[in-house]
Amino acid sequence: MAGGGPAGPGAFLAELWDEIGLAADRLRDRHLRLAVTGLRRSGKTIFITSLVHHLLDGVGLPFLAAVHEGRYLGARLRPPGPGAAFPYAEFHAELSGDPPRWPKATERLATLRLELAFRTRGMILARVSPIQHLTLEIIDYPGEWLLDLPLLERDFAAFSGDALQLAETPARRDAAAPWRERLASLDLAAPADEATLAELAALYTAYLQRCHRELGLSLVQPGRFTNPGELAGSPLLAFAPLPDGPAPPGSLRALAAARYRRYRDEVVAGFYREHFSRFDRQIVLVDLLASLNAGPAHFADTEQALTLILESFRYGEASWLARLFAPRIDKVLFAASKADHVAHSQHANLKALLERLVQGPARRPRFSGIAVDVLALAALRSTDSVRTEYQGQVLSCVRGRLKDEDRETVLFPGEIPPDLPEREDWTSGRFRFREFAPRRLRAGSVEQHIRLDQAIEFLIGDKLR
Ligand SMILES: Nc1nc2c(ncn2[C@@H]2O[C@H](COP(=O)(O)OP(=O)(O)OP(=O)(O)O)[C@@H](O)[C@H]2O)c(=O)[nH]1
Ligand SMILES: [Mg+2]
Repeated sequence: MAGGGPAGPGAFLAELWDEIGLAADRLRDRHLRLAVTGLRRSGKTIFITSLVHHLLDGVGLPFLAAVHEGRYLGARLRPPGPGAAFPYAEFHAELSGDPPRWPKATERLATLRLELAFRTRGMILARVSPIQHLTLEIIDYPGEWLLDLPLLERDFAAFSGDALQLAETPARRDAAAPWRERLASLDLAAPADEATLAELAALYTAYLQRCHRELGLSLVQPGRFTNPGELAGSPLLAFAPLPDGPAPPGSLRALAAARYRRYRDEVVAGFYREHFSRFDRQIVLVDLLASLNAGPAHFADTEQALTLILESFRYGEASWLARLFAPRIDKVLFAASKADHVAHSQHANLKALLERLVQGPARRPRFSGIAVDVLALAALRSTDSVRTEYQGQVLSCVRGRLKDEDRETVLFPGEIPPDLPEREDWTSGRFRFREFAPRRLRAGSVEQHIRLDQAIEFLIGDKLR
């Protein structure tokens, strides 16, 4: 079963029971599913972990109205229902250890449920039931899988056409060469040979992996090829895009197309149906600094990937009755993550640049009349902004421990352009944003994030009234 859930009649009953409970909660508008969306390494797992830490702690969230108004009472983790639970305790232990460590990249899907308690502001409700609860449900998954969602609307020819076209672009051409050469040597209409298809799939996977690891590109499809999770070694992944042409039964083309359809209809559709079709709110995390570091091709790639992803979500307001059966996302927040990699003085530009980048992708949700906002945040702040004087100039710098160095450093990470970078920006080598080691996560401590509370207020504040 796609998406990592257990199978069998027992599991089905558990799932059904779980759904009935959720539907009842939804009727009372007390259950909210938050989509934490983002390409790989964009900061999803850290965002979720820090959000839970801060909501459990109840400290350091002045911009959350319920906290500010003294109505927030606290939170507790709840069993997440069928499927794996988000390993909050493990991640929290890593981040609060000595020395603290960033958790590793996500390889499997996991669900989290957090129940929040608050005093209602409603006058009538306050008399009947002053203490209210809201259950927040979030899933964490490898960012690579997100890029599979657009495949739901593409047949094998369209998927292949896109993949082959992308492989022609200057940034990817060299990486694609071994796979393309083997492809050119084959007769695709000839009777299929499993071993040949498997070999082609392996070469295509190696190309995607190079795109990820060496070129730092995001748009890599299908996502399970580079991060297979429970499908590692499965024949479901033994296919590759092929140029269009005759596909007589039993040919390599016919076999690959059939495999693709199974992948799309079982793996991707299952992931979508079970997890992605039912969200109420969405945050889209974007690591703009990594994109700036990696150059114009990477930047364009990020924009294209975001546009593709947002096509897969359903936006628009719905009445509470309609929401019960077909929930719709009614608020989307675009957030530039890891804002602590640059000084405070750069945050306005970071936000402006993200606004510019998501102008296209945000059009769809905006057109549906839903609330869209943009901000720059750091879920887990690992630096301080400091000003230093250098050759008579005041520079806004950051002080922190670099990821692979065991010492505190003050550095000038460069400036962020408020608009899409110009040609000379890319060639001047001005983007050198560095990664930092985490600061130890502590209970009761303020200032461990940047604007995480504003993000939470936008996403769920109205449900805590
Ligand atoms: N300084 C800083 N670094 C961050 C922050 N959030 C994430 N990072 C860095 O970004 C890396 C990736 O963050 P994750 O949260 O694991 O990213 P992800 O989106 O879950 O990635 P996948 O699981 O691969 O999809 C971390 O290991 C950190 O190095 C932040 O708020 N501040
Ligand atoms: Mg992750």
